[in-house]
Amino acid sequence: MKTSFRGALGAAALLACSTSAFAHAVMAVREASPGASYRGVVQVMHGCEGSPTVAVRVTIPDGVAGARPMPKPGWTLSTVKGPYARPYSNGHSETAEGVKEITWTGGSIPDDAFDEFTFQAQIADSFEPGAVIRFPIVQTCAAGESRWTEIPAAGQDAHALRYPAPGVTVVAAVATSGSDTIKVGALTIAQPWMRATPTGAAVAGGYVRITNTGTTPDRLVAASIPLAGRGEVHEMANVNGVMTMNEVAGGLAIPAGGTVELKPGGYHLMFMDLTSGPKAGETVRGTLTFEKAGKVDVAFRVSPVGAPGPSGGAMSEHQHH
Ligand SMILES: [Cu+2]
Repeated sequence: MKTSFRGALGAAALLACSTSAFAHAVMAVREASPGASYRGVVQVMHGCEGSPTVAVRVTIPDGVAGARPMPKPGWTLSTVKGPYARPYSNGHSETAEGVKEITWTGGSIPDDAFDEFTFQAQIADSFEPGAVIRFPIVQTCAAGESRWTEIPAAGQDAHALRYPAPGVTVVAAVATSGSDTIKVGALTIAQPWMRATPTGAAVAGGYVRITNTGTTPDRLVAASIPLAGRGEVHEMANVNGVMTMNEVAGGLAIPAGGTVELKPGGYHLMFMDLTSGPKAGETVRGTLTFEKAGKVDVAFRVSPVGAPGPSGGAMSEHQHH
C-alpha cells in the first residue's frame, strides 16, 4: 500500500511539472527589486503546436515604468504608450506616461527552436517584497495564437489558471545575507569598498564582487561617486616589470554564471579628479552602470589608507596611464 501511495504522489508531481514545461513563453529573470531597474527577457520556448512564432507582444503592467525594448535583428519593433496608473518618480523627476506594450513582429521562430526578446524597465518602489508582477504575453504563430494573459484573482493560485501571465517576484533590494550585498535582477553585487586616500591624492580605487546568476552575460561599463570628476573600470597589467593600468575597453564582462572580483592588483574601479578624498570609516555612495542591468546604487565602505585589501597591494605603487 505504501509503495502505491508514493507512486500516486509521484504521478501528481509529474503532472504539475509538465504543466510548466508546457508553457510557451516565460520571463527568464524571475526576481525584481523595488526602485531598481529590471531586465525583462521573454523566452519563447516553442511555437503553437507545430506552427512557427511570428509575433511576440508583452504588456508592461502598472508599477513598471520607463520600459525600453531592445531591438532584435530581423524583427520590427513597435510600442504603445499610455498613462501610468500612478506617476513614476525616480527621485529626480516624475513621469506620467510611457511604454505600456511592446511588440516584435516580422521574424519567424521555428516550432522546435528557442528565442529571447528583451526590454529594460524600472520597478516602482511601492512594491512590497513577495509581491508578484505579472507580464501578460501574447505569442502569435503563423497558425494560431497563445495568450499567456490570465491574472490570478487575490488569493488565487496562479497554477489554477490555464494560461497565467508570467510572474516576476519582488525581492528586497538588499539581501538578508549581508547589508553590503545588493541583488539586481540576475546580478549580486557584494561588499563595495574603497581605501581612504593620502592627502592631495587625485585618484582612488574602488572594489566590489559581482556575481551573475543569470543565463546571459552583462558588462560593467561605468562607475561614479560624487567625490570624483569621473570613474573608469581598470585592469592591471605587468608591462616590462612595471605594473600599469588601463581602462577596460568596452567594459568589464560579467559572464553568465560567473563571479568577477574587483580587488587591489586586479580589476578595479578608478575614480579620478577627486574633489576631496574618501575618509576611513565613512561610506561613499556611488553608482555602477551595467550594460543590461542598468544603473545600480551602491555604498562603498572606506577602509584606512593602505588598508590590506582581500589580496594586498596598494594603488599608489602603480603608475597610471
Ligand atoms: Cu586604475
